[in-house]
Amino acid sequence: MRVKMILPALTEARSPLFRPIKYSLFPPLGLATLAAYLSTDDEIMLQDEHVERLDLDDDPELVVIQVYITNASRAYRHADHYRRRGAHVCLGGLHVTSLPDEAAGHADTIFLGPGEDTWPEFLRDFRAGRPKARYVAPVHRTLEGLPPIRRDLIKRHLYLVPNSLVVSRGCPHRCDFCYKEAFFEGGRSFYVQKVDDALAEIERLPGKHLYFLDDHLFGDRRFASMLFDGMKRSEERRVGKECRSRAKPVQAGLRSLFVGFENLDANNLREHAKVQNLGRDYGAAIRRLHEHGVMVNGSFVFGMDEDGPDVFSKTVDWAVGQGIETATFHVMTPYPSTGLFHRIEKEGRLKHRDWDLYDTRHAVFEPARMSGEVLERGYWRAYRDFYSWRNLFAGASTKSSLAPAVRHFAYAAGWKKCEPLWHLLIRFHQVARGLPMLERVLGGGARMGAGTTRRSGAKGRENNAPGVEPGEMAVDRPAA
Ligand code: B12
Repeated sequence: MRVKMILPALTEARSPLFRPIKYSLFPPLGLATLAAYLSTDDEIMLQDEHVERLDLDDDPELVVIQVYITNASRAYRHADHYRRRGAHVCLGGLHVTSLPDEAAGHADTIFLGPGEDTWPEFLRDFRAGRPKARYVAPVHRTLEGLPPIRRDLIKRHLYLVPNSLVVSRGCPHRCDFCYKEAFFEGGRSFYVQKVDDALAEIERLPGKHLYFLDDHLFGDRRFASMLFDGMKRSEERRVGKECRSRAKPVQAGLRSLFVGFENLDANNLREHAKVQNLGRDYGAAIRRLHEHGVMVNGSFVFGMDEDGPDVFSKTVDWAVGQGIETATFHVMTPYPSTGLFHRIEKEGRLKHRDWDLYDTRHAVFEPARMSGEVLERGYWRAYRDFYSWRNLFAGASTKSSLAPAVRHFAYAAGWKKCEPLWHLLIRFHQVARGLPMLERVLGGGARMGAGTTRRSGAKGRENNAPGVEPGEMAVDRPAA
């Protein structure tokens, strides 16, 4: 069977003039996961429009497209194109699950929720000549028996972090702005792989740098603990010496963590049911991570109901003062089917449903305590201010000694001040050349020699930072 799998580019990633590095970081793991259920006899072409030009002039029998909110219009165009050519078109992913009827107009089959159970069922039906129009993820969900993800289909050289992986699905929390509730509706909304399977996947990855993309890697404490034990053992085998750090993720090589602080105002957090961040001492958590040599990528959302026009400078000053190495800012965005969307819509504050603009850079709703224009301008200003030379120096100088200060400066400046260089590397398909530099910077604070895994959702006290809600994790490990 000829199968075409497509991740269409997000609208905001399409500018021909400038390609932010953010869109060349991670390969399409969802599609590579689904590809693993196909037969080795099938002819599969997997294309990611973020990093390559799509070949739309072929004649596959089966087309699989992953739909996010801001690539939905492109996804539907590609779907219509292939349906006209006689292919059977399947659409799935977050946006399809949140608005199935919209997607159904462009597909032969749509999938709601995670695909590990429904996709193999569809393949059986399709091969038997009786595919259904809609598959809904069943109540009982599992990652057990998951076939190894088809990494051979991923063009590794086109990504800065080809070694990204996901060993769980979902998250144990219920924040009202998150897709999770709708995506996992009716069944388990947080579950993990078997530890041995996750460790086997890690062993299969070449190179030094791992990047966990799980929403909440530390959500199952037992799983996380066993995973880090396994990683630590393999680290120590390779390095040939024992790691003395008391923090398990650090023993396993943790070097950088994405933390969803979201907002500094407790009323905002309460309003959005982000209760797990309430009453936490963010400063203490950050200090503890820094003491262990772990860099922090803080994520902040602007435009919640308690936010006034001073929220931007307050947040930036706080983040710089805490020595947070990198920050991501977002304009609050009510994604369809979330609790937040229903509330904003009921209050008559939704401005439009142009999904292309639901990219967390545009105010698609009327904020409570400022205008949409002020919110958008403040968002861009926050980026400019946080990454100004002055603040890069100020942030780095919060560090207690020279080595972490230099690492802070190199890492933050490397992401934001080198954007034109990243753009050139992306343009000439040389982005992988940036990896050794990234690994060197991440390894700079290493206590175990080398190695980097990034991206886990972390929460907890004993081994991790106390009480923050991180979402990504980079870990260093020595080259095999
Ligand atoms: C990597 C990533 C990105 C990449 C996306 C490209 C890529 N390479 O995948 C980049 C960096 C571009 C990105 C950008 C953004 N992201 Co993002 N991202 C992720 C992340 C961390 C991992 C995705 C992944 O690999 N998951 C693992 C695989 C196995 O799962 P999956 O991709 O969902 O695929 C499964 C199902 O969806 C389903 N499926 C998917 N497609 C299909 C198709 C068919 C036919 C079938 C049967 C099944 C199916 O089956 C797969 C297996 O279960 C997720 C968090 C997460 N852990 O999922 C957030 C996540 C998707 N991102 C999120 C956000 C908020 C953003 C941003 C808005 C952030 C920002 N302010 O810029 C932007 C823009 C997104 C947008 N405009 O819609 C949110 C929601 C995104 C959304 N809008 O839909 C998520 C869920 C994180 C979160 N919990 O908040 N992101």
